[in-house]
Amino acid sequence: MNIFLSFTSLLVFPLLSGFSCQPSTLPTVPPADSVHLNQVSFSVSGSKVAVVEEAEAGPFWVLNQAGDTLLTGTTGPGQLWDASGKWASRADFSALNQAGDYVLVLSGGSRVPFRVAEQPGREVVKQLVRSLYFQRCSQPLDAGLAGAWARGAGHPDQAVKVHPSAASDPRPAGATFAFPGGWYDAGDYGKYTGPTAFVAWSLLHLTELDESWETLDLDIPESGNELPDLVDEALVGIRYLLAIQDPSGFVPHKLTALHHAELVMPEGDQDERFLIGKATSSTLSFVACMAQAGRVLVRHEAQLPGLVDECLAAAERAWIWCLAHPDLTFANPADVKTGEYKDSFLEDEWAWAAMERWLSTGKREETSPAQRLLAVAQSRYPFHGDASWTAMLSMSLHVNRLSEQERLAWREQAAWRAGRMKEHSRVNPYHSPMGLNENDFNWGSNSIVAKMGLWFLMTGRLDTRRNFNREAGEVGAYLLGQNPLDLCMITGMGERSPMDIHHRPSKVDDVPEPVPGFLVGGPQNVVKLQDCEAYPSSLPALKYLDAWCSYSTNEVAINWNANAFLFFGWLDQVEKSN
Ligand code: 9MR
Ligand code: 9MR
Repeated sequence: MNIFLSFTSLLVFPLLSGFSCQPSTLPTVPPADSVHLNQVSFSVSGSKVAVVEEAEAGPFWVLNQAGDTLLTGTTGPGQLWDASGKWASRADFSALNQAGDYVLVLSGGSRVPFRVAEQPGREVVKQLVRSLYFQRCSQPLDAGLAGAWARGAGHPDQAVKVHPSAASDPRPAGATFAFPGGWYDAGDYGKYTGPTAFVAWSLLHLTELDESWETLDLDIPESGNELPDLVDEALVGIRYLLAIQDPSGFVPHKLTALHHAELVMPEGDQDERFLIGKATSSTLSFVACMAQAGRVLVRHEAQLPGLVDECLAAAERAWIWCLAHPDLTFANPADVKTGEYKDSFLEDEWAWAAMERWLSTGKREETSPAQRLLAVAQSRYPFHGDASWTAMLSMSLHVNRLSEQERLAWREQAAWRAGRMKEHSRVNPYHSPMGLNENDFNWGSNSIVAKMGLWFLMTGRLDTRRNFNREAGEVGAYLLGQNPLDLCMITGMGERSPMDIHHRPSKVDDVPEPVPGFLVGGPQNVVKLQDCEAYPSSLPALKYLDAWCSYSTNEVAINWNANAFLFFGWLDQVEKSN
């Protein structure tokens, strides 16, 4: 965090009492420290840390609003993080365990306000989920709910043309169909099947994690009806996906124009849109999503007559299609230039689909889903894709379904990786597990951070003897400001958050602030792209630009948001039970 209050009076630090009332009239201004900490709110039970860059080790004080010193400490020895190229030390004030507003005072002269609250995660989850409302396709956003970001309905999608790559007998190339609804993927206006399935799954996962999420009020048009808001939002994706499934079983890979839209509002984009592509990966994601919906929505069957059976039947049709087309990978046809979501490793999607199908229906192939998933986890680094660890999250809510042997093997696997992440995180002052794999600072690195946090938390569920909650807490703090960019990575939250995101409506509308609640992609130096002309740094944790041109670091995407709300949802769960 940049120092927004730097008080010269702190030169008289030893005379602590009463200094907060002194006017800052002393002539010498000490160099301000560069302090990075959670800009939103620490939780009462969680860890509380500020990272101070390139400062001498020294004392720190935590004061309440009245200026009383509640806690003192010393910043630890400096550590270098090679990802940011800077030395920094940590001020740890986790002992503070009362909700309230406080000020951290450093010996270098900085005063940094911060907040501690009972369950701050719920508001973070709410904002992250609510961004989906702003991404709804074919639906106007009313001022009452969308505020300054109200807009007309974009893309009615009443006459979507079948591209030859998605053609089937019942849906021949060139024929048109109505496929309204669903969510825009990101800063573009495409609707992509894999991310949509993952997002709908994530929303329902929170309600499966704990019923208390069913009372989360999202301020969406459906709020107040008989269903939980999270379910209402999930249905936006689920109904759209059910509609686009081909009668033969596959689910088209995406619905987009042939090129990314110009810089226009959704309602201003007149490009013709197509149903594009057949692929095993997206169809398997659909299987997982629908199978899970067929389990989780049982609780709401009275309000949703027939839907559970419809989801399970759709999942089974898609599964059978996948068995007959086990490795059909997608590549953009020559005339299509929109996002590819190319995936050539499919075993994680297979494991996810098999897991959800088994948990919901008891049906399985010869190899048990838990073993299948274990094989993926043992052979692959899990954080650069979206499929295998989602299966683990579901599995971890149903450990009693595993055999004793599977349970033990999973415990070991989860704890082994969490242990490595923890060890790695200790060598940098941010206690970030990022960089464990050299490609962690990849496109969407912030979502990789969130997945790592989820792994920490999930390990505690699979192996109740262990607990990585502190490590997970620091991962949360990283996303909210405890990072070398000094940025809360979610739009509209914290003291300093991205303003010029790669998101067409945010860029084109007249509102200076971007649409709120989006996790930006984050720093990355893996994907080589010439989007902006120059970046301020090429170091992995710093190669980021808060500028429209930077779609490789400053775009937003619904699946990244889902990673984040899953993580903050799980974190809130452990923090509230502490
Ligand atoms: O806006 C597009 C974004 O959603 C994609 O993630 C990105 C990479 O596929 O592409 C963006 O569109 C750019 C296009 O690829 C090249 N011309 C400039 C476009 C952005 O203004
Ligand atoms: O998240 C995707 C990233 O892994 C790819 O490297 C990148 C380029 O193909 O595309 C990203 O996904 C974008 C998608 O293609 C189009 N909508 C925006 C997505 C987020 O940038």
